[in-house]
Amino acid sequence: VIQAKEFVEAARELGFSRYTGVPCSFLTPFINYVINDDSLEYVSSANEGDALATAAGSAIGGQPAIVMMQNSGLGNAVSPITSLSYVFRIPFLIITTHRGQPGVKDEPQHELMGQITKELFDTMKVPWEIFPKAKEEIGPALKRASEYMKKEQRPFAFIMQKGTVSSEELKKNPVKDISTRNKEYRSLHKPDASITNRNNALKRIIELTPENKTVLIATTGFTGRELFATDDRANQLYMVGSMGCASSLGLGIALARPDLKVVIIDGDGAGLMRMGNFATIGSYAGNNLIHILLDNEVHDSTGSQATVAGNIDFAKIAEASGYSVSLTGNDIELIDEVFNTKAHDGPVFGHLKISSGTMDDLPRPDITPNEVLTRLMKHIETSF
Ligand SMILES: Cc1ncc(C[n+]2csc(CCOP(=O)(O)OP(=O)(O)O)c2C)c(N)n1
Repeated sequence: VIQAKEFVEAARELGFSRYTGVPCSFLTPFINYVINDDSLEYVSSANEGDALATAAGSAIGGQPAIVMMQNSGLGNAVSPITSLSYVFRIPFLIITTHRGQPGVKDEPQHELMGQITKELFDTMKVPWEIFPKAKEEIGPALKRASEYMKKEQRPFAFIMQKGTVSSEELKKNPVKDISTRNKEYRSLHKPDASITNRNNALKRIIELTPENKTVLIATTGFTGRELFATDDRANQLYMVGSMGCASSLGLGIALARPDLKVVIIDGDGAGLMRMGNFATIGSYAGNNLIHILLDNEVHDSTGSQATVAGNIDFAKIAEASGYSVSLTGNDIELIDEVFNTKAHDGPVFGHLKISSGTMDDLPRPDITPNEVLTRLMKHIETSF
């Protein structure tokens, strides 16, 4: 048995001060220790996949991060592990518990995942070790993990067995109280607006995002491809996979780099897929995060199948999730309004109705995801 402090302080020596995840009762002492310590940051994520993407964003912003989760949540994490951290090569440390460990009595819902946890990591090409059980194992284990992450720029996992960490009392709440925040919701819908398209919206966003002060994260599908085709700048990242994770990745970058404005360009399908992250952004993001959702009411990139977006007021959801300013509109001027919002202490949301359809002969980026990331990190002067 180890003390949480022994691991956390050894990890701090290696630069880890940011944590995110979804709890497991095996992890309680560990999470409590992190939450209690004011010099460590803990983001309570809605979903393990979002937690991974936020940790990836933090690493991109120059702050290595640790994701803590129950192995039940590994299913939620498969998409960002296979199509974000693997493809772009983004390192972070995963600590997952081993519920349902074969031979150890546990609840029925953990049985199968307990049997396949190690194989699942193997299948996803994430190397793993058993979480250290004695103080003297911590340093060498962290050194191996850290060396792998530096060399391969991919995640490494520790699998924590029952009773590994001795108990730790929770002394404070990890979540910032935003109940007194001034929240503004505004509808700019016009009865006679001529609906714009994705490309015009992206062109205006490009004009309003100076390369040296902003980072743009474009969601999966046509949005990233159109942004690339319109102007392929060093401050942009195209999420080729991990649909829905643009907002959680952007949150991680925005938290690690408060000096930069992080602009997330989401889609209605992607926003719906990971709407839990609206709540995480509302509670944790500062005023350097702008979340724009281009809503064509369809999964345009896969053949224009309808989403339920026509029935949804995304800006009301953002407002109710705690964003400082939440705007909705059907005219391109909404983009300017989003960038011109007055002083506010939290994130800004802009929901713009657009038409479906894309540019003729839409190219795919001819630069690899890893090249895009390397260029972005050089541009914002960070490294893993
Ligand atoms: C997890 C996951 N599910 C499905 C897909 C396939 N896919 C790629 S883009 C896309 C549609 C995205 O829709 P939306 O966010 O509304 O953006 P639009 O295509 O309309 O620009 C889908 C379903 C995927 N890449 N990842």
